[in-house]
Amino acid sequence: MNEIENKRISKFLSLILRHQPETIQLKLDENGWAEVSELITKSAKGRMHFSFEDLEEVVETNNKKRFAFNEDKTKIRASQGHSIDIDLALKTIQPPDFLYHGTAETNMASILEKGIQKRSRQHVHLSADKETATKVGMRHGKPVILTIRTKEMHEDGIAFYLSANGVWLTDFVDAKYISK
Ligand code: HQG
Repeated sequence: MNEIENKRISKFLSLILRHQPETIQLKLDENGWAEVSELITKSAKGRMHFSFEDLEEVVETNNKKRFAFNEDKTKIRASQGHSIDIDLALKTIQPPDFLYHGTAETNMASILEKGIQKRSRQHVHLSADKETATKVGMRHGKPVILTIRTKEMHEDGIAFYLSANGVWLTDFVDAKYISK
């Protein structure tokens, strides 16, 4: 499979497994898992053809490890980034002292007033390093990197989760925990 095809399938999987499984009449279970055989068949009916081996390649080579199989590779899900209501069933975990959030400069005034909201996604996404946060912010415009005092949040009883692909998740970041 060439890189363009790999990316095309990856983008399609993001749409189906995070946002709109109904596009191909696919059902995800409560934890976000799709049956691999059903995904392949229904994708083909939606004119998106790929084999199990193609899927394995996309999962393995994906730059952000966006998708994961279950143990026997009969099921697949997105590791984070959902807008649909599923429960990733992640355990709460103690965050590092600081995490980073990349956003666009144009969002700053609103964030400093209202805090970081999850918007259309299920969680607020935070990064362990500034480089990743910069890339995330650049998707929205001129990037700004916010340093979040996550140790303080944790001490205040706020829950954190770490997705299978290393993205830190929480429900909301109050503006008082943001250091610019
Ligand atoms: C902003 C990508 C104004 C927030 C990335 C962000 C990530 C506010 C935008 C993942 C706000 C939401 C998620 C407020 C939040 N006022 N703006 N009060 N509160 N915002 O795309 O974090 O490539 O839903 O700062 O790598 O950018 O898809 O979230 O700019 O991990 O795998 O509202 O998506 O991963 O944008 O990105 P998003 P995000 P993938």
